[in-house]
Amino acid sequence: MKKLLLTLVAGTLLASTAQAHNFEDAKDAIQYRQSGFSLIAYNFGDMGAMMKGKKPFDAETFAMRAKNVAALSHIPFEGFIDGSDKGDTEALAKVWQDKADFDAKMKTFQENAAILATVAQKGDQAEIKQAFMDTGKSCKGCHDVYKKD
Ligand code: ASC
Repeated sequence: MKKLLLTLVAGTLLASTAQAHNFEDAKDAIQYRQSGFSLIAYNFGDMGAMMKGKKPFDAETFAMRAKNVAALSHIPFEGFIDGSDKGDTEALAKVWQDKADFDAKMKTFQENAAILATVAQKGDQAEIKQAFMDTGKSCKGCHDVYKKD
């Protein structure tokens, strides 16, 4: 099942890499990616509150949030343009030094977010919990290495 899902989403992953960006400068790119991450954090945070029992689990809202995160997971990547390690950013220079690994970690996040959106639609609690944890791990896995704390 997981393999099938991955095959289905693989074609759309990192689609933004192939496009030329339209940012004026590094500041623009930084703002763009930070905006994307803010929207992800808002939506992921609400799912987290439900998972931790801080608020009641609402299947419809959760599925909407998961769908949002899956779509949003494709947004920040485009903002990591060359030279945008300098400025008002928490991204470490290591992002550009180890770009292939950074890209792979971003792709893993996108894959996990896509799986979460799919299982959230189906509504199986155990699957949702697992997929939520996998997605959270891929957020943290990248932050641990590439984000200032
Ligand atoms: C969030 C958020 C993150 C991740 C991370 C998951 O809600 O803002 O950066 O979850 O804490 O481990």
